[in-house]
Amino acid sequence: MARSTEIFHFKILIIGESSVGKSSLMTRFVDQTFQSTFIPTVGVDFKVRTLIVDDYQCKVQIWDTAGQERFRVITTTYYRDASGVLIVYDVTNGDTFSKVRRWIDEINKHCDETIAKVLVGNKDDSDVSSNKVVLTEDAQQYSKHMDLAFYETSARDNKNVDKAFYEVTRLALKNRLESRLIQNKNQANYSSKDNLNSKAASIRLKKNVFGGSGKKYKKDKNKNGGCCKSG
Ligand SMILES: Nc1nc2c(ncn2[C@@H]2O[C@H](COP(=O)(O)OP(=O)(O)OP(=O)(O)O)[C@@H](O)[C@H]2O)c(=O)[nH]1
Ligand SMILES: [Mg+2]
Repeated sequence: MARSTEIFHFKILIIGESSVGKSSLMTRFVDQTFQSTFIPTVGVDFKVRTLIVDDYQCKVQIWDTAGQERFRVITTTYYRDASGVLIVYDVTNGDTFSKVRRWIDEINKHCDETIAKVLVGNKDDSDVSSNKVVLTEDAQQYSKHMDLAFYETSARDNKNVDKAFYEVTRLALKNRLESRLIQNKNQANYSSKDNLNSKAASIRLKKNVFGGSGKKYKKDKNKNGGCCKSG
């Protein structure tokens, strides 16, 4: 059961080097399918899925882009208004892990610093063992150092795919609710100040009414210890 009828909208990006499995993760998560043939993404693609996270309805727009430089159209538009990002590498390809830092720099350059970030080591298949070159411990250590949530996934075996997407959405939702709370508090402060101002206005108004007669004004002024002096 959802906590409220409100639907929270999030734009979640998937970034990383070519062939790490970005499109496969998106397709696995949204369509529950997997394709073993490699069709590089050209430009940008996106899919939508609605999730219930902590009893809140979240409509997640997942944006997938080309890892290959020549097909890349990553511009400011791609990053604009993003609430979360999955930074993907391939556990069987060390080079894709060493490029993670570059992708994080891109995010820092284009996105709000509060953007939810999850590091994903994909292709961690059940039979990966001898092919695995990026060790879990190394990636874990790195994610701690960079303050990122971390999952090892397999789009092929459907391992941890939901977990990674749910986690990035949960973090994005947490940010959204927190900033809303701060906004509400500021608004409450502002309107209580507004109340004070309108009281002051009505005090001023009274003072003006009484101030019409110099005599009465003087009397009140003395009574209030001159508090109405500046009005
Ligand atoms: N064994 C294995 N192969 C995978 C997995 N995920 C993706 N692949 C394969 O890796 C290849 C590349 O996957 P894509 O999802 O197209 O990679 P991509 O990151 O979107 O690549 P670009 O679009 O070029 O950036 C494909 O042949 C997939 O079938 C996985 O978890 N395990
Ligand atoms: Mg792709």
